[in-house]
Amino acid sequence: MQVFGRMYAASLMGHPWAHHSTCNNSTILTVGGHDIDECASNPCLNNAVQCLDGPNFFFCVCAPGYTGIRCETEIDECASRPCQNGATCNDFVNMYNCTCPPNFEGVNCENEIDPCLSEPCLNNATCSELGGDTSIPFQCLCVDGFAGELCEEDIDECASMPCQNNATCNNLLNMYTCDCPGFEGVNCETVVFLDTELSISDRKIKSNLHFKPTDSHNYLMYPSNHPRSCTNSIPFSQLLRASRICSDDQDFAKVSKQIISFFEQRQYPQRVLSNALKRIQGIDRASALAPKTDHTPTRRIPLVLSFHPSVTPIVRAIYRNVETLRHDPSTRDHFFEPPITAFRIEKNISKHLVRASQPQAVVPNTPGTFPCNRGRCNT
Ligand SMILES: [Ca+2]
Ligand SMILES: [Ca+2]
Repeated sequence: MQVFGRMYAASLMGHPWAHHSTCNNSTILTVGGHDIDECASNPCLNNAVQCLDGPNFFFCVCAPGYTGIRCETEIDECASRPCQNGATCNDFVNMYNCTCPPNFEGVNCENEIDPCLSEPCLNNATCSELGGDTSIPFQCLCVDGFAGELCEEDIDECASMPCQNNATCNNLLNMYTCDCPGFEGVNCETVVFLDTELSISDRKIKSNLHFKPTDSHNYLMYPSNHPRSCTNSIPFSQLLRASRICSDDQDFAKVSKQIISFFEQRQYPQRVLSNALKRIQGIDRASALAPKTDHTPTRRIPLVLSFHPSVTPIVRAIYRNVETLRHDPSTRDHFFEPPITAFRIEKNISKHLVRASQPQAVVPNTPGTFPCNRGRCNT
């Protein structure tokens, strides 16, 4: 028993009680010359594995997770800070665990998770990883029309109530439409009458030129055989119409570009179009809208000619020699001013032809050229 006690005493050098028991013999307690059993009072705590009795001392073999002479201290396994990356350490008996931030995993939260791997962003959004220990370790970049942390929310484009005149708004993907019988425009803000759109702007009625969706803008082709004065005047007259209708300068600028593009498609030269635009820009809208005051009866006599391309030199010759005509005794009564030239279409054989009441049958899918059997053929 003493040998056993000495053995433990020797192995416990540095143990305060052991030191105390071996160096100060005056405190050794004996009963009848025998060593007292210090373990008899159950000094070891927390379910210690064993109490070892020695000469005037005892030694506790602690249960895992405890320390101290009487195993009274629960070891703090978090003291060494085993959890990484900002994780929270939770101390238990003989163990610990780590509560990881959302973007880490592993016993000690040592492994970073790719937060985009699980495709958390919705509706075709792009997921991008955020560094650090943020509460949400990724960011969703939404496509247009979606919002929310995960882009889960379809933005309500009708929320701002864009449709006017009691129109019904339809919330669609990244857009809206307005249902409005009787009104036109994206927001049902306009009323259309013939070629004019009316809307309210700054508490005033605004007018703008309206192109019907069915408009083909098939103006007379510039290379046609009509007199140049005729073709040249068409762009001017169309731009004049626009300048009268458009109450807003910006609207006119936009509409005039459209009109010019229509004429470009009909092969009108840039020179003619820019001249027409220049002339219009020299006329302010008030003048364009003013009623024509030139109602004085003219003394010019109409010179009516049957139209033919070869006739135009005659007209030019008359204008060139108008001074001679004005002074010649035989013509001066008629040509005191240059005449007004007009053209008429001569009667031709088509006026006298009668269409057959029974259209000739056309065999479908037969190659060749056939009459269309309509009044106005698309040639
Ligand atoms: Ca512990
Ligand atoms: Ca929407």
